[in-house]
Amino acid sequence: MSSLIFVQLLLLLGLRVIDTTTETWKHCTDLVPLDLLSFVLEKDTSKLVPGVDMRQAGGVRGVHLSSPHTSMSFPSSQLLVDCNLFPTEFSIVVTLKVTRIALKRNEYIFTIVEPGHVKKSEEDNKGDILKRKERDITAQEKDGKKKESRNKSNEEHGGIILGLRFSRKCLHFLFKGQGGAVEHWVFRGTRLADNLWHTLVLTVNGQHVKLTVDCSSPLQIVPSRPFPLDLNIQGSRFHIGSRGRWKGLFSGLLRQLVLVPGSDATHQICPSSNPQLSALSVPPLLLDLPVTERKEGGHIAPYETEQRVSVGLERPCSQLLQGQLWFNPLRKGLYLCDGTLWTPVLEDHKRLDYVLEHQVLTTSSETHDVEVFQIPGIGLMAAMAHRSTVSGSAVYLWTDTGFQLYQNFTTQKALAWRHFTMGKKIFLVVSNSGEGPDKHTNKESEMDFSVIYKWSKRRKRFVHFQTLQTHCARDWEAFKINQQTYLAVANHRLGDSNHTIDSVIYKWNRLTKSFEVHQRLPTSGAYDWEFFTVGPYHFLVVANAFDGVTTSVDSVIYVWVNGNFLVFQKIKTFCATDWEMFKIGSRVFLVVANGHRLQGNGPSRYAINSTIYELDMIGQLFVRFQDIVTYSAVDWEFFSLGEEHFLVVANSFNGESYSLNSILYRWQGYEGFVPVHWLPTIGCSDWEFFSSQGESYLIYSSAKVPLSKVFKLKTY
Ligand SMILES: *[C@@H]1O[C@H](CO)[C@@H](O)[C@H](O)[C@H]1NC(C)=O
Ligand SMILES: *[C@@H]1O[C@H](CO)[C@@H](O)[C@H](O)[C@H]1NC(C)=O
Ligand SMILES: *[C@@H]1O[C@H](CO)[C@@H](O)[C@H](O)[C@H]1NC(C)=O
Ligand SMILES: *[C@@H]1O[C@H](CO)[C@@H](O)[C@H](O)[C@H]1NC(C)=O
Ligand SMILES: [Ca+2]
Ligand SMILES: [Ca+2]
Repeated sequence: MSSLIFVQLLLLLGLRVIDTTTETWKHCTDLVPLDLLSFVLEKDTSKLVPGVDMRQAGGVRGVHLSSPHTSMSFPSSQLLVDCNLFPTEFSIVVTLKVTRIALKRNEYIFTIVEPGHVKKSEEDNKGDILKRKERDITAQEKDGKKKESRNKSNEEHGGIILGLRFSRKCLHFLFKGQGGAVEHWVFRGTRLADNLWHTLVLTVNGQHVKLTVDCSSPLQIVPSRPFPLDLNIQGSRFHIGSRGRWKGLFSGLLRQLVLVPGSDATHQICPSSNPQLSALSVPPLLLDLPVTERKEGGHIAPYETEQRVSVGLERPCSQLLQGQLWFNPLRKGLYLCDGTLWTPVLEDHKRLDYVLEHQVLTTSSETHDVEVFQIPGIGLMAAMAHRSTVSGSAVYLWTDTGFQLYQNFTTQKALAWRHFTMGKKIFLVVSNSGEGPDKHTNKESEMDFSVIYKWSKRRKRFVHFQTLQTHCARDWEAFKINQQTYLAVANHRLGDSNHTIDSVIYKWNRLTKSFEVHQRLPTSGAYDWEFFTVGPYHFLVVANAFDGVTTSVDSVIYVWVNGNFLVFQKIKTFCATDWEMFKIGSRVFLVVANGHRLQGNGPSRYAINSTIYELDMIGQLFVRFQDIVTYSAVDWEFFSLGEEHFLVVANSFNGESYSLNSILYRWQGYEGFVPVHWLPTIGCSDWEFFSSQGESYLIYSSAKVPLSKVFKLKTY
């Protein structure tokens, strides 16, 4: 019981207890980022701790230290639980602002001080201001000649085991090295005291030591000796913004201070469109939260009076915690407990790091699908499947200002566009789902067909080419096998309610110059086809959404054998709406978008896992790789920027609202995909990635409002 309370206490303090079965000499590894600043500020969230005040500069908040009060200090064992040795690989993330006034001094951002030096510092704190000034002056002189001897420097840095200090032009990382002597690693020319906000990441990893300032290219130094493997921190104390004494007290503003054991945090915060303030974890108290209004009419108190923000690991949200805000430093998200569930406070994600809104495109009606393609000599185009039968659908041309209407098409509740080429000829195919079946006769709608258009070079527009009978076609896929062109249509539904029908593969007939039925494949409420090739093998996978009874149906991967598709593997999906194949290096992945789960006669569940599968080359099977919770997902889009790989999901509905975030995930190797950006969308129906003139963009369409948005991806 008591140990339970202890664990809960630690959780409240934002700690993570990794492993309590310990050996005596244990390194701290595999720990989550440790937010040192939150750790001291969040001890009592009802007021600021003594010795600090909050200040704002350029609309950004930081804490200012007025004394080296013990409230800004704590035993190392509270944070680095159950380990006596400092991690050998780590990074330190700091956001600070230092005025020019402080130029001549040496100031400590934080220190870890040996036991026994704490009392001394308390005595020191009692000294009067005059004496302090005297001492500061002598300290400056001494620091000027600091390289004289190590023992002298030891005296100067009284009991410091590890610390981060800066002077006028340098940043110093100090630690107790061999034989107890304090070693300095000095980064010169950093010029941090310029009255601007800066975010630094110091990374120590074996022989490599680097400092990244504001996400720019790192400064590297090669130390003569590596960081010690056995830096003993037993019994020591952390001091934030000082070394536990008046002398060297940090005079600037501190906004972020995070110790990340075991990894290089640079990748977690860079690149950033606001590199000077790039955040891994900032105490909630310092977040510039907008005063938000709950849609239910209740209010979140402005952060000043908000006394119930916790930081750290998730705890169950219950009636007891209703109204409590929880800041998750890993996901940089703020959540509100509504009595049963933690709901994201969307406004927190308004500031997008490297995704900038580029264009808000007002369309004639709501849009189900966007297809981006290139026409040589004309430019980049986007075909959009608009809902309205009156204004129809359209193709847009990319210009300096964004997409501009180029050509109108008569369509009836268009659901999907697909672009394809044969030789130099360019085609587009669109599906019309019609007005729906006639309720009285229950006959099929006459408007339920798809149309292929061909680009006319002479007329510079698309002209009618061929009409094909389809059934509420949700998707068209085009592909080539052995120089032959094929089209696959996902027939979703026949008439009002028959979902168990055939979808069709068409093949181009050179003689008749038209597409003809090649193969029929049984599908259940088919929503999407995805074609891909791995080595000599051609695959086609269907997203089956509904069989008339349940959304829990098998989606099927087919493989091309002797001119036809045969079943390769079946995968259980829940109202599958999209498959996306992508490759990272030699690895092959397939991700499914799961829409919702029906549960008996009760309401559907929309917050469900969508799953990434990886092709196991030896087992010749797709196996589960990662589950990602999505909200009625309707589309996945994969793209790469340089060496980095991303997935964006179209979350369309959470059971209550269509207004929710689509999430951008970044590939982090063995961790899989981790969320990095939250993009507010309304009834999101599709995401497309495209590039133009060296810039990268994302466009999303809405099935609920007549507007689409283009985002520009800032890359460094
Ligand atoms: C510095 O102090 C250490 C003990 O702390 C001692 O062993 C060493 O000889 C001293 N070095 C110098 C140069 O005085
Ligand atoms: C397309 O149709 C809209 C009306 O829906 C009209 O305003 C517009 O001028 C048309 N544009 C072209 C290029 O035909
Ligand atoms: C659905 O349509 C298919 C194809 O026309 C037909 O074979 C099947 O019997 C129909 N199923 C139902 C339940 O009406
Ligand atoms: C999603 O998958 C994870 C891991 O497989 C599981 O722990 C979690 O309960 C699932 N969530 C939902 C909503 O199904
Ligand atoms: Ca797809
Ligand atoms: Ca897409």
